[in-house]
Amino acid sequence: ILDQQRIRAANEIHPTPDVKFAYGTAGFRMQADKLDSIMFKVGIIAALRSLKLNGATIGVMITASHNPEEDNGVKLVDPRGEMLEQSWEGLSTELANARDADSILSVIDSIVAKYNINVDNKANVIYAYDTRPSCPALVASLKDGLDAAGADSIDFGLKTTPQLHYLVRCINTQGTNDAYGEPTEEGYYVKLSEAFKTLMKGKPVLPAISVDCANGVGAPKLKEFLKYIDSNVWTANLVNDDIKTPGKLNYNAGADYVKTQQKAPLGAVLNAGDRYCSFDGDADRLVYYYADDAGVFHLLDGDKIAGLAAMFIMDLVKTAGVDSINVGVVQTAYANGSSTKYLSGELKVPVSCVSTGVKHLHHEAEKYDVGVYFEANGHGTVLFSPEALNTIKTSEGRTPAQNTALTQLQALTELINQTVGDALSDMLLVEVILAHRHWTCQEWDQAYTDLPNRLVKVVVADRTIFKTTDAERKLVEPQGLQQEIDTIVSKYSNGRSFVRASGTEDAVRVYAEAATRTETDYLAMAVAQLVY
Ligand code: NG1
Ligand code: ZN
Repeated sequence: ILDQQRIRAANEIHPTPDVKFAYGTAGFRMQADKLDSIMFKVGIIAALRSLKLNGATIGVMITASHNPEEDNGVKLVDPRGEMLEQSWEGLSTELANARDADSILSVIDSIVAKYNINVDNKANVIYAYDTRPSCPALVASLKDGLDAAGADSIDFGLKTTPQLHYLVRCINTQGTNDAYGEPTEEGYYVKLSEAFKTLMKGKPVLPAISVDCANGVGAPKLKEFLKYIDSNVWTANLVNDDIKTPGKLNYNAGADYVKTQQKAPLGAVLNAGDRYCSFDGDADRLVYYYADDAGVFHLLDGDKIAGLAAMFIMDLVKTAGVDSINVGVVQTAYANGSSTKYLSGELKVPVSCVSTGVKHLHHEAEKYDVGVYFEANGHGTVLFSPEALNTIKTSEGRTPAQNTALTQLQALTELINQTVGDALSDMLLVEVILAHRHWTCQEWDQAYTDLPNRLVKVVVADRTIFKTTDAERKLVEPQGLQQEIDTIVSKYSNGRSFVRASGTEDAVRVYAEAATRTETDYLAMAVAQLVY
């Protein structure tokens, strides 16, 4: 199936530039004009991965999420809609850095040999892309790789990242007991909207939410979703929904902008009491925000969403009488200290801390019956174990209240995109909870007060010298640096600070939080000074 001539030909048309490529937490991501060769090679890797898994369908998503419009990127999706298995990240990197046709073929041969791959079988791959102007050319290169590898491939066109993950899982589970849904975009809207309507039944109609779509793919997809919901049940106003004008994608808008700048996006005028949220450029991240009566901006980030979701699910589990289901929350070191304190101290829910990167959170969340995981930046979801799903499905309530709660839990398992963080699905989850509690954003925000925090990016000569342990909260190298950080941190009340190399940018990140804004800024600056 793997056609050597075609692989050589593809390599002629898509030559590999002199760039050091690495498959990181976000797949391959960089300036779009450097990605051409990566794409056809990703096509080959996707085909090989499918062959290794007996023809299971693999997904390829072309997006650079919240990054500037000039960037692009590509990620592989495993059969259950999860991120690519880690061991294949290295293989992808190896193929990406192979430059001449002979080296490319020899990397392919070594993968085939390593996994005992039967190249006479059929590979299945689906792909989709975001609104970036560079996508069509990159898709063409991807297709060259898929064809050279003899894969059967389907172009799903413009999709959000979580929609592509959903489609992969649906295709691979079709016709099994584990079927996840109809493998179409429409199937996705039907699944979410039906679950949403069930959960909103008898609940107050919320005033329309304002959704900043970062001028990305979330805009047309949210408009599409709205067609499935009667506006008497729920509705939204879109801000930053222009996907046509060049230069607008993620420009001063979107979840990443709002989280890092801690202010409202371009084009949003905050009225006290109203609800606002932002998606990022590929609609897998979500943050909420509002203005208080004094007009002060307040952010409700991934930590706040995790707290809200955990609280709600724990209550429902109790009301439904299925207390055997345990709920846990997974965070990273970037979670605000107050959120961790609230979760363990008030909700009394187990909390784990893992390294940055969704795959780490996802795997840890699988250890609970219901695992709520969110990065502070708003990327996250809730996972229900097969046992929990079964308990929810088969339990019979002894009272009408228990039955209602069971129905609602069942609907939650369908509303939540369990493959990956999904801004649309997560937003609907938050909306359901606010409706059930009759809460405004401000009331939701009462759970705890975030410690002031600061994230500083430091460009260093070589970020690989920064080695961490303890879920990235402590440096082991460069030697002695952690002690210096500890000495500084000890001078601040509620102080916490850590340093790690970014997995997506050529920089080191310094995080700091402390009791007051001023102290936080001093702490962040002092630690950043140590890193330079
Ligand atoms: P890096 O660049 O490794 O810090 C960033 C985010 C992650 C994750 C990835 C993938 C922060 C501090 N880091 O990783 O949470 O989302 O990008 O997009 O937000
Ligand atoms: Zn994203």
